[in-house]
Formats: sequence, structure tokens, C-alpha cells
Amino acid sequence: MGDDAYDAIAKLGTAPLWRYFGDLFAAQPKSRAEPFLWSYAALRPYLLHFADVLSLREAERRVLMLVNPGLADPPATTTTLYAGIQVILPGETAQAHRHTSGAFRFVIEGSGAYTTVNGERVHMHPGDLLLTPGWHWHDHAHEGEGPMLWLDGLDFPLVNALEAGFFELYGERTQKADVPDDISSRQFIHGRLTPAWSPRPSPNSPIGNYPWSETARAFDAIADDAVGSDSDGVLLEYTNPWTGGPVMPTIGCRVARLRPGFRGVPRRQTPSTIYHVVRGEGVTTVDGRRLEWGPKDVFAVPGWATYEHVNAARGDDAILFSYTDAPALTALGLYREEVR
Ligand code: GTQ
Repeated sequence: MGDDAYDAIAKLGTAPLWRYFGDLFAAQPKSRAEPFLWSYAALRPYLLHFADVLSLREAERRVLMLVNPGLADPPATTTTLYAGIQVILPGETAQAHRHTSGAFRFVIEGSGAYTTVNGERVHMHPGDLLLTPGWHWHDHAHEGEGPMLWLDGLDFPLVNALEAGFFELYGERTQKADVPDDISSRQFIHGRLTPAWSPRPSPNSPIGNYPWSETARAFDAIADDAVGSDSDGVLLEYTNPWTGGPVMPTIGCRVARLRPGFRGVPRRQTPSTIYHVVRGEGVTTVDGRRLEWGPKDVFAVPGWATYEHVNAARGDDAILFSYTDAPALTALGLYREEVR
């Protein structure tokens, strides 16, 4: 028999576990994703270039995907999550579609655009977080001045790995708005007072827009009094008012204030994280790699990579928006964290 036996068992559709065991059951995860940073200043001219030369009749969405060098094919930003930067010009519409992937937009610059989500027009301002949970119809339109740019976050790497991805076009370019504009945010943003006439608990938050004005109010209200996390600073979670839990079953969204001089205690967690710098400058060291970030940049921290945030500025806060797949890992019993 000898080596022939190995050939024979391969032909029978088997493999010897003993030759694979260490890879299949590694002592700890080693992500294929790399710590990586995308410079907004470097990307912005190309986004505007493609806004010039590519119409939204030619592209379903005009987006530059932020592709992790370790995850080129299929493209993804971390193993489970995706980030892209989308640009839309005044007068344009991006046609209505839906997918089982959960999605959100975090508005970077511009005003006058809105997304219609299941019949509700949701208007965008810089710093707003807009949700389009899985299988919700959504189309975008811009009726303001100047280009509008936002960060798209989706879970499609996870959904496709689970072979649960479905996609559909609406059939008409835009949905009819058949509920009052921005009603979900107006009804639910003050989450301790929820509509009592139609309780519809859902794993998705009913809030279409978590406006920046409310985020700023939350930070202002706690001022300098909050202790905050040793690793993540004054970290606030956007919550589903029905459950108090994350905004979507696969994606959790947070926003952190790092005070001037903040130096985080190194930490790692099984969820991967994508950060967007709302304001400020700093350095995040990820498994020994220094990611130097400034306003509007995006950076990726792979799962189980050790990260350490520093806001070296003497006078200025840094504000970091972030999202993770923590809700999915938690639901599956796979969430772990470690603080040094
Ligand atoms: O705007 O609906 O970056 O469907 C990727 C997929 C944006 C969107 C993306 C999408 C969208």
C-alpha cells in the first residue's frame, strides 16, 4: 500500500485528518485579512472622476470597494464585512433593489440626498447612520447641490460564505414614498418612548436614520463625566429600540470619542472591525502595524488582531465610527475578547 493508499483514498473522496489537523484546529484564529488603511484624501479625486465619466444608468451603484490586500477574490474588507465609498451627483438616482445582506450608510459629505427604504424617504446629513436591513427595498436620490459621498457597510462576505445571498431588482427605478418622510427616525429615535400601538419586535432596528445631531447630543450630555472603556474610550452603541441590542442581527455599529491624549489598552476580539474617522487624527497599531489615520479615512482591524488606539493630539477629540460582526458571532456562541 504505502503512498498508493493516500492516492486511493483521495480518489474515494476522502483525506487523512492527521495531515490537516493543525490547520483545521489552529490554537487561535489567524485572519487572512490584513490590518489596512484607506486614505480618503487619496480616494476622493477618483470618486469624483468616476462621477464624471460613469453614469448611474451604467452602474448599479457608483462605489469604490475597499478591498483588503489579503481578501482580493472575492473582494472583501474583512473576512465577514465589506466597506465601500459611494458617490452620487445632484439629479441622479440609484435604482431600487434589495438583497439579503444587511447594509448601512454613514454619511461623509454633502447634503440633499435621501434613501428610500421600504417606502420611507430617509434624508442624509454628514455623520448620519442610515440602515437598510436585509431584504428591505432601497434606492438613492440626490436633490441637493454638489457631490454626496458616504460609506457603505454590508455583511455580504458573511452572507455569501453562508450561501444565503439573494438579490432582486424592484422593477421600477425608484419606489413610491408611501409613508411620511423620515417617520421611523422621528418615531423611534428617543428609544425609551416607543410606539405602543404597533409593537413589532424585530431583529432589525426600525430606525431608518440615527442622525448625527442625536449622536452629538449623546456625547454632549455625558460631557467629560463618562469613564469609558480602557481600550475603546467613550464608546456608544447604536441600538435597536425594540431590543436594546445591536441595530441588525449581523452588524453592530458604534461610535467612540477618544479624548486628547487617549492611549488605549491593547485588546483583541473575534469579531472583525471596520473604522471610519469622523473627526481627529491618531494612530491605531494592529498586530504591530501602525495605521496613521486622519479625517474621513477608513481602516480595518481583522478578527483576533490586537489593536491599540492612540489619540496623540493635545487639544482635539477623535471620533471613530465603527462596525463589527459581533452580533453574528455572539449568536453563534463564538464571541471572545481579551484585554491585555
Ligand atoms: O447602495 O445599495 O456599496 O447594494 C454595495 C451594494 C452599496 C447600495 C454598496 C449595494 C449598495
